[in-house]
Amino acid sequence: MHPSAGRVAETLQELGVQVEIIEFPQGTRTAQDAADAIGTSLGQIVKSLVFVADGRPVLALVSGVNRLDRDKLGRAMGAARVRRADADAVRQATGFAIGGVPPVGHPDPLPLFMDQDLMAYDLVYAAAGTPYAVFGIDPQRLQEVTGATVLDLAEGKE
Ligand code: 5CA
Repeated sequence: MHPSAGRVAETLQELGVQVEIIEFPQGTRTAQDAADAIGTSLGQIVKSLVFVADGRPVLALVSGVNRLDRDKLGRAMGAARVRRADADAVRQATGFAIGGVPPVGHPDPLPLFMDQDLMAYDLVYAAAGTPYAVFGIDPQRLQEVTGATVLDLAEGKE
């Protein structure tokens, strides 16, 4: 296993989460890639999106079918300006590279928000540290171990 995936496996173990990290040589870089590789629906893929809200990094866990509404994230953060983090900022904020950013295992804690639409599934799949690795987890459990705030983050649903 790649060391970055190993770090995620270790963190999950420390958190008491029993999951298997699944590696796909064909790659799981995007939510669609992951859904295709796993053979699951796009909605069950957890996108880990890093934004910078008034200068503070924040991680949003968003269903693969949704686009994140920056205004909603800004309101949740009490921030006036929300921008997408660039590749360097993603690595700086999470310790992982785009395409592999996991929902756990960040060297420094950052605020976490979770798309309420993920809660509708029995099982969702998140990146496990690399663009080739994912793990499946009950979204309720994912919320518990991340402490993420669950809210409506989707664009186009008022
Ligand atoms: N491994 C999959 C899901 S299991 C995954 O990580 N998907 S993701 O959606 O969380 O990560 C890809 C996301 O990274 C894209 O949706 C996009 O929001 C972001 N991204 C891709 N390229 C860039 C870039 N150049 N700058 C900033 N963000 C980017």
